[in-house]
Amino acid sequence: MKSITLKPALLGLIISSSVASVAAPVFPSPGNSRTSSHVTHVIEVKAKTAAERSRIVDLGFAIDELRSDAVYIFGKARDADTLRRAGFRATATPAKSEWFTIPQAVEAMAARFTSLTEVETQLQDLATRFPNIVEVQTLGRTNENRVTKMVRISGKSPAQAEAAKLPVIFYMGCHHAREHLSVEVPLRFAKHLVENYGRDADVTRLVDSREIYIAPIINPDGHAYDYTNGIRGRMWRKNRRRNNDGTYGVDLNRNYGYQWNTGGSSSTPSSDVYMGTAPFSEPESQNVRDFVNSQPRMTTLLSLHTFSELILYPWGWSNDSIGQNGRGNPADLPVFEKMARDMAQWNKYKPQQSSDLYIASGDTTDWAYGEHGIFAFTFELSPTSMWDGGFYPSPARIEPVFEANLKPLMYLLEFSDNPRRVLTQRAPSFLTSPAKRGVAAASFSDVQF
Ligand code: 0X9
Ligand code: ZN
Repeated sequence: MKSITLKPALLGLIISSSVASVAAPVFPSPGNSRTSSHVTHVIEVKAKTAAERSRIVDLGFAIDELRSDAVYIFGKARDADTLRRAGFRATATPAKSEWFTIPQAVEAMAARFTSLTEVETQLQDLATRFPNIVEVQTLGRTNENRVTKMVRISGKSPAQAEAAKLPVIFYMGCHHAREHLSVEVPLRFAKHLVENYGRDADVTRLVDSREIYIAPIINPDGHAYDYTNGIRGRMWRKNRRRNNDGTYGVDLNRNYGYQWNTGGSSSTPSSDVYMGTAPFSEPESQNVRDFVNSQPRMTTLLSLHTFSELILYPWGWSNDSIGQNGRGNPADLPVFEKMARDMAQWNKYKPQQSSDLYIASGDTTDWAYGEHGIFAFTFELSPTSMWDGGFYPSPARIEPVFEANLKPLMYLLEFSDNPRRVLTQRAPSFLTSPAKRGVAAASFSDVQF
């Protein structure tokens, strides 16, 4: 979803270089399977306004890409008929096999997308190497009875953190199965914090004065299903709930219990934006709910998604701004706006209210803010287009996307003690100065955004 012009030359380069490195992908044959061949076409739908986009989501479609005059949806040819019947101009084109390709490493390439088992091993490895500041914790179980893992990173023990009332911050990836970069960024961020502890003054200061929780994969069943052999993705979005009608999956980002089922989600189980049978019907969203509920000191939360390069803040369920009609604190709106704008300076993403994209109810950040007043953001990471890698960009993109988001993630950590101080206090120089990573100064500078 994003209004951005294509750069065909660059895209061609990226796609051809990455696809050339793997065995020719087998494109799923169109058929009746409700799982791996649920995507056979890309549907272009003419739509210019947020209201039109919201109507499209209301019809049960997940908007996968947005431009100024049209949106693009991964689906089936018949979806174009549905949209035309609803009054839209819609065209279906067969999907390209490279859109399903996870362009993994050949031997010479260092980077590759990480499997679920590898993520778990790497989290455990961090805890083994740095037991004084890292602990692997269980967030809960999933539909398929997997155990969702996260790390707690802090220089203080839980008892010390409680006594000192340390602020809590929560970073999450992979609510949506196919959004693999949203796993890689928090995973690398965890490593960055841990490996720079005791070396970098600001990392050390923040790890010592915060409780940091990082869960790279909130939807492990979906991730494992989508990753398959690590080379061809299934373009899977939802979790792996077996629905009553035999279809699979609930959209976890429509299942949270704040203003659930008030628009931009579907009650049809086969829909990609299926809200589930009830608010928090899913163990995966319950896991997040129960953990957040158990952390009264949590001030800040980031839910990572792909793709489109956006920084989103509540509300998503309504066009109202924070504070309008008695929902939320009006004083929080300038805080959200300032934080989103500040972070956008580094990753160059577009900061906006979620509903400016389209209205969707039951997402993570509306619940976290609406229920607990947590400063909760959604990032839609790179790229900006399905013609530039979409959900399966080249692994060569992982490191640059992490680097582009490191300062935004550190900024959230910095201000998690009291996000409201962004309105009166400058960001410290390790964020604002071009100093090399790992050599940041602890002092505050005069540099102002
Ligand atoms: O639709 C979503 O769940 C998110 N986009 S994604 O492409 N990753 O699926 C955006 C959620 C933003 N929230 C609202 N618009 N409510
Ligand atoms: Zn997503």
